[in-house]
Amino acid sequence: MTEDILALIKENVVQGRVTQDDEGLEEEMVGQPGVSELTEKALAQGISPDDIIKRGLTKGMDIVGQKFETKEYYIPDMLASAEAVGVAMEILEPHLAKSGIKSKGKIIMATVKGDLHDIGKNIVSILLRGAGYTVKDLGNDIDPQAIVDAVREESPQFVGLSALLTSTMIHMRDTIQALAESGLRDKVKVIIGGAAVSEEFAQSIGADGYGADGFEAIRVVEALSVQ
Ligand code: B12
Repeated sequence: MTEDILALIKENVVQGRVTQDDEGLEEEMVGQPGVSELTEKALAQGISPDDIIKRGLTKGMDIVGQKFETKEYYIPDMLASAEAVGVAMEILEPHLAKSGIKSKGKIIMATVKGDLHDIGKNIVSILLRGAGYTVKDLGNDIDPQAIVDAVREESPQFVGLSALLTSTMIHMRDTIQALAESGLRDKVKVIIGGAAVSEEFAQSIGADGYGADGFEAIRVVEALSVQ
């Protein structure tokens, strides 16, 4: 039962179907539940938001990525899938965020300069909020100086940087350098993530941590908090 609904969520992400009114790739799908209805249904059945994200939504986006690589999908297809994941995350957010708990710390999140990919960053932000952190999300395509300014204004304990393009990951290093030049590097721990980067890259640019997904992001932040 759980597997069935998660498989349907994955499939509908691949089809880019937000609601039951959407056609998807096969017209006969109109009338069948889309990602939003399936996400509501999964929650009603007691499936955890973690499972919906990991085994439904993210698995679907993995397939979309493969289809883009093999040129079966183009940008509008990716956007439709991205929208479906975004709508599902809006439905899941209240179930992830714990209310009335004292903040464990403040994190500034940003996708780096030149990079418009924000789905992963948004998921990480929501999960960190759910884990009890205050997250200030600066958005995507964020210049190193804007991140420095935000650190100065907000005094966070962490900065989380996301990059999905090999051409933009270098701006993570630039951001760390800009923080150092502004005398703020010692005040924050910088963690990075996104499909373009790795643990090795994190070490090479002097970041404090790397997370492969949102759940690892929480673990890394918790580990750095006790240091
Ligand atoms: C959706 C998508 C798009 C959408 C983005 C919509 C949006 N609002 O984000 C659109 C259509 C706009 C797009 C555009 C482009 N894209 Co694109 N896109 C993708 C795709 C299919 C999925 C990305 C995604 O959302 N994944 C799902 C999320 C959940 O995963 P994630 O981002 O990796 O995040 C997770 C982890 O990485 C981690 N994480 C992420 N951030 C952070 C941060 C921290 C601090 C931590 C700890 C963890 C963490 O946790 C997240 C949750 O698990 C990928 C393929 C892929 N498989 O990655 C290509 C991909 C990233 N795109 C690619 C390309 C080439 C482009 C374009 C250049 C295409 C073009 N010719 O115009 C443009 C660039 C636009 C720009 N300037 O940024 C390439 C990049 C290749 C490369 N090596 O650089 C990819 C890999 C596709 C491919 N195989 O060719 N894209």
